Amino acid sequence: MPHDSSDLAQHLEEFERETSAATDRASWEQLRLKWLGRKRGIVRDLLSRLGSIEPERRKSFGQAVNRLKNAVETRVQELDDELTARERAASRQSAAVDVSLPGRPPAVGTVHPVSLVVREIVEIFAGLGFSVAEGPEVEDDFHNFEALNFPEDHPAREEQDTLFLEDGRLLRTHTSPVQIRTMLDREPPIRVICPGRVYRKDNDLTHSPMFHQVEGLAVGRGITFGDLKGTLEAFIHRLFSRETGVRLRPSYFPFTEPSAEVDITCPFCSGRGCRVCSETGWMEILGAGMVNPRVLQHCGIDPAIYTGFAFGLGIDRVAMIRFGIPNIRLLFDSDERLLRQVRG
Ligand code: FA5
Repeated sequence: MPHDSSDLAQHLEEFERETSAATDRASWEQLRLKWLGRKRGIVRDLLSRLGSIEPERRKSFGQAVNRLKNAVETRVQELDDELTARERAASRQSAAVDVSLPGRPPAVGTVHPVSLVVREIVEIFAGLGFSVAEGPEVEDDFHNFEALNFPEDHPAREEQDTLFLEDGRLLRTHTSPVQIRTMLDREPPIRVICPGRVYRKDNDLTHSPMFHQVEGLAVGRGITFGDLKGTLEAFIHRLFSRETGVRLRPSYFPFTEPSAEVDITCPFCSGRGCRVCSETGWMEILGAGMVNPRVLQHCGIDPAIYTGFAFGLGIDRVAMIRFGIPNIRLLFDSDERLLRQVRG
């Protein structure tokens, strides 16, 4: 290792030659370590030799080493700044926005078809003086069956139809328990509709284990079957069209007497008969009837003074008819393509 100031000039030349090779981070780091490294760096090495130099030369040698040190430090710092500037420019380039590209439209959410139909039904009935009532989805036997006059051995009470919880409660199988809760809670006159989720052990093209119903209930003095028929016709004509035919067929529900099933002319073939309506020209959309006097009694309402009607409509089926959806499961698959097609 040279001990002379003139040799230090050679060091400086060597250093300057090497700086031209420091074009990237790795070679710059190599250069820095070789010249300024704390352990084996050349500058550190020269400084450590100061003590072994004859006293008369020590001063000038020390000054020369300091000049070399300052020159090396300054240049290493400059190179660092240059590299940093180049790295920043490169990263700006790669993240650059091409302002000539067309923008991506933001995804706009839509209302689910079932919610669309619920909104519409609520609005139609609000116009007829009905308000919305709600009840729990986890119910007990009393509200879901007993108060609704289901006999002890009714098949709906069996495990094969109803989803029971371990504590003996159950997932409501229809929205009719909300009738019971409303009548226990309020004095007539009552006019409510009750939309909500219901659950059954059912699963095929038109049946789902979770589906939606809207219950309707009107209780007051002098309410007749004619009121039920008129209300349902007004509702169906608003929901579908004035041309939609409405037909009531005798039926049976433990909680209504007399009971009816309500069909509408098939909206797909206007009643001519097609595959969707099994060539009958009609489609069943709801169950209805006059509230059974025993149910009124269970709720502390005197059937000698009051009468009432009730109905229960499958909302998912209406949504399927309304939007031409062939499989009920499509409603619950969360496939955005369905939602994009169905806009209210
Ligand atoms: C009932 O649930 C009665 N609570 C309706 C009622 C209320 C009658 C008040 C009288 C007075 P039903 O089991 O028929 O009735 O069901 C009513 C509607 O729910 C059916 O017409 C159908 O549209 C729909 N529905 C029934 N099961 C399913 C299912 N698994 N998936 C989808 N919709 C269903």
